[in-house]
Amino acid sequence: MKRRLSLALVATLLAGCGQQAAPTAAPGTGALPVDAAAVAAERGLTADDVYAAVSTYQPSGRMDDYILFSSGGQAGQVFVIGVPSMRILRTIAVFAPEPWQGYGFGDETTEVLRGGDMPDGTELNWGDTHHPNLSETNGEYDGEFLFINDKANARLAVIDLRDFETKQIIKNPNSLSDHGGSFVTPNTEYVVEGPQYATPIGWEYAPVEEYNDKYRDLITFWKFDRVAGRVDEGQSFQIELPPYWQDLCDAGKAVSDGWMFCNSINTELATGGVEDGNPPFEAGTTQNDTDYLHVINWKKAAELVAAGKAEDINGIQVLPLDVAASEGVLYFVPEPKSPHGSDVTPNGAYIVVGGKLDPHVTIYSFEKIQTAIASGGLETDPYGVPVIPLDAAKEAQVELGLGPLHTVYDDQGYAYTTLFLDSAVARWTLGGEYADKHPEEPWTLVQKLPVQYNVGHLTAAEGDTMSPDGKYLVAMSKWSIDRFNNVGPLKPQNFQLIDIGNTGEHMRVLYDLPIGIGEPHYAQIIKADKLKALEVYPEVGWNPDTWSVDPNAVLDAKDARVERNGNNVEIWMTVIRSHFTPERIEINQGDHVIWHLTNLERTPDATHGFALGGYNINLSLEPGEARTVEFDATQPGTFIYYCTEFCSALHLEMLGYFLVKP
Ligand code: CUK
Ligand code: CUA
Repeated sequence: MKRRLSLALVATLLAGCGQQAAPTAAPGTGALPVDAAAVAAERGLTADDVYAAVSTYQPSGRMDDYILFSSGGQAGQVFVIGVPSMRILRTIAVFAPEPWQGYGFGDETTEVLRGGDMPDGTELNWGDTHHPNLSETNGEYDGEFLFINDKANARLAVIDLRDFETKQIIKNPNSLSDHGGSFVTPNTEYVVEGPQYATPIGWEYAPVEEYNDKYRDLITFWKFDRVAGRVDEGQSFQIELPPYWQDLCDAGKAVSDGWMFCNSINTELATGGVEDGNPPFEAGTTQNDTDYLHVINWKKAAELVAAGKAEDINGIQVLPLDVAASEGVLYFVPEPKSPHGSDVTPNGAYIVVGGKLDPHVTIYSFEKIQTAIASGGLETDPYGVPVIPLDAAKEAQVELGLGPLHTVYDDQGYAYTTLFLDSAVARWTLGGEYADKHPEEPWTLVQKLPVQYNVGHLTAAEGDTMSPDGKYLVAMSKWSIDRFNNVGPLKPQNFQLIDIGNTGEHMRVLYDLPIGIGEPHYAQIIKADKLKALEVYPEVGWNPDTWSVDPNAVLDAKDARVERNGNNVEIWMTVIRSHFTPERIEINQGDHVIWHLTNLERTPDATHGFALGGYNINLSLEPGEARTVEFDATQPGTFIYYCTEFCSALHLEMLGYFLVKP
């Protein structure tokens, strides 16, 4: 039996889960035109389900309020997702070749990708991306750039959000492993690449028995040139750290601007070697009850580097550990236990560290840290670094449950911490100036929401800024087990959208999004209207790397041509619906080919592909874009180039012959 659903019925459904009544009808809309209640009943949806559905559904053509940028994990890219609909809008190729974007298949994008190769030329064609970070101005996301790290090879990438494309990849010249990156300082003065597993500087060979003396970690401060849109390697510097495996870092802001805070996980200096009778890594690194929160004065470090206190190692200035320890750059504070996550509160007053093997989060006061530093008389660790006693720096500890990891914030004075072992998100109250924002006691657990399953990071709307929005939180779970149709033993990760704004009293899960490619670690959510991406490139013949009209762009099909100079053949080609000009190119085997292509389109979305079968060449030419491919015509034969985007009714006819005479 079908019933017509009125708004009153929706109100009844929603009232069933303790919600406020549904909004009343907009003038003139009357009863809903579809029998939604019957559909809900037929599908067995609860009132909570209906609430979740109406909270996330976007009618066709309606835009999302927020955009989430997620790491693509070991797939090496970035995912762009709308919130609250959780629709995947695109991927951004970063550390791995990606054919849809024509990334890494012959044109200038290949040079960007190759910019991150090993110093000896070994090609790196994947990355383990962990932490995307949006550029900031005055501690707020400004929507201009996105940075992301590659943990596997210690690399950093710069993405320009005018066209959502990767512009630069840098191989760290002295580190092979990173993790605490890519976090920015409040005005994106620096993009910070924090280290992880220690090696000798420059990953030179040294026996592991020499670990304490020869192995080091390095935190890198990449100077960002906002006008150029690139990292300026010459103005960047590193600070040498003990081989304690620094883990996650976060930049201070407001009162703590100029400082950086990183947790660490191996102050035991474990070196593994279970085969030689040593404790295995996971036991060796968890002997101590505390590791060290690293408190780093990066402004002071930059001054010391400018004053000549650093040394050039492989082309970058490195501030030695003894200088950092003695000149007030580096301090330690004990942190329980084998921690993970170090997250500064929006006002910059506190640093929250997740205990991982301790059921608490520990909250450090920046003011107390400064008082302890000013009082002096601190003992030092074996590397000479001053250690601030935990009790002198601690503001509070909050017991949350098993496996606390990462923390984000909202606009109501709540903090949210993931509990890996409990598979839950904990909401708890901040104290200090936040105490008046919520009715509960400061520094107390308020609610635990189960999530599915083994949650790692979480991210909240504008959650890393000085003014978080609240509203939405996304829990990024490692396991999905029973949440989706079985697709075999390799299961997707699960992003769960959580309502933290509209419910007043409790959090609830609104939507599950399976991520079936790569294991995302971290993500950030920005207000959609802060992004100012282009519809088409500014002018015909635009080179996205130089951000100007390319000197080899062809602005009119009548200028398309082929020129020969000895064994060099240079082609200037135009591309428009539905033909390439020229359509026949005949050259000799062994010729060196330089092929310039210009997409003459000005219509949004009128992208043409350019595939040259047999030569591993594949481009994506967005409206106005100019690209150049260079290769040697080693294979004789009859080859075809064609457009890979179904761009018009005569798309299939958009091709040409590339004849290579033996
Ligand atoms: S890490 Cu993966 S869950 Cu690399 Cu930020 Cu914590
Ligand atoms: Cu151009 Cu299909």
